[in-house]
Amino acid sequence: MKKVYTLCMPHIGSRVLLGMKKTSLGVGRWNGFGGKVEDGETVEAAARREVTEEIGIEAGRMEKLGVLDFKILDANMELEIHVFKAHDFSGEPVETMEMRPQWFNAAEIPFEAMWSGDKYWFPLFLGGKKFRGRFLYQNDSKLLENELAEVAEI
Ligand code: 8DG
Repeated sequence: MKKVYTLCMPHIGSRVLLGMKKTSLGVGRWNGFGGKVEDGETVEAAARREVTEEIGIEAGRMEKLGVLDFKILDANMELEIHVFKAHDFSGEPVETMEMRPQWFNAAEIPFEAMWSGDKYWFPLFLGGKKFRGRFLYQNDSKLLENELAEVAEI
């Protein structure tokens, strides 16, 4: 069965909060905040928990904008990633063992240091559009296939 993961970015005005991932999958890349949904937890609750664990803030209004089917052949890994926008939050972002947070202007997202498929779906995210995508990687740097569609409901 596919594992369900979360990914959440605070996007407030023209700025997006990303983090430099310091460990595990996607290390050395800028990304949103997220991880595995635990048994008995809703996907949104997991998204909130991961944001707090990774940078110490409490997300406010959350909006689910996307679902990504993500597969890495060499790692035999298949995830379903639920992507959320946090419209606001409380607290101050702090660096943890997992992430070093940094604000980016929405026009200056560092795609060269992110998962290579992100440049396709991120513009929809930034535009507040809903989307479904499928990203097939050979390994963590080689993207083999991708599909993306804007959808009415997610
Ligand atoms: P956990 O212990 O934190 O629950 O989970 P983990 O198994 O250690 O995983 P993680 O490194 O915390 O979670 C992986 C994160 O990376 C998760 O937020 C989903 C996200 N992610 C992918 N693939 C991609 C991708 O292609 N693009 C982006 N932007 N994020 C991705 O897994």
